[in-house]
Amino acid sequence: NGHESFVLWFTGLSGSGKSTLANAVSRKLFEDNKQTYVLDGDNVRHGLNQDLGFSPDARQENIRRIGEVSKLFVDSGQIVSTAFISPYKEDREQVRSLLADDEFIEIHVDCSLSICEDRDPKGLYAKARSGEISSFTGISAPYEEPDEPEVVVNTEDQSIEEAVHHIVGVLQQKGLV
Ligand code: GGZ
Repeated sequence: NGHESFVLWFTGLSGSGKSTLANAVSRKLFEDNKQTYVLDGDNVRHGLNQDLGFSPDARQENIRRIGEVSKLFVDSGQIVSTAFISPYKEDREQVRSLLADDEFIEIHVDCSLSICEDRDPKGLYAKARSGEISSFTGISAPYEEPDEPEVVVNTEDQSIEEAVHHIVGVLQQKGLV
């Protein structure tokens, strides 16, 4: 009944809803007695990766370390949900290559830049527009959309509940849960 340990890799712009969704999916799976853990900026960029900034090389190293840590969690039997922009295709594919075929589920949290910018929960887009923050994803740094993610959710059209339901449905279809 399912493999029980794999990575749900949420990727998308700042403000797209990655962390909210990762936490909501994780909570839902936990309620179904799964072993789950969430990696996001709060517990990784402020700790393990506090030496890293937002240059392309630093982002690559950020994602590389998160990939390695995710693999350790998978080895320990967890369903790990990660919520990082992870803007580069190559870096995401590098993480995919660390894991077995059915252990890496890429979830594109799709949301237009204009809506993310309207949400601007931390005021970072405004600072990026004014130049106070440089190399900001979507404004002054790239975001490379996934070509063939296992799942796409769109947080402009779907509520969080709908997106969670869709993601869990795909996991059930794949026989993962
Ligand atoms: C993008 C930045 C930047 C720059 C600070 N570009 O909305 P947030 O605040 O909470 O999420 C963003 C977070 C991105 O960190 P990640 O580790 O997910 O990025 S990456 O995968 O690209 O390595 C944002 C904040 O950090 N932030 N400066 N210049 N986001």
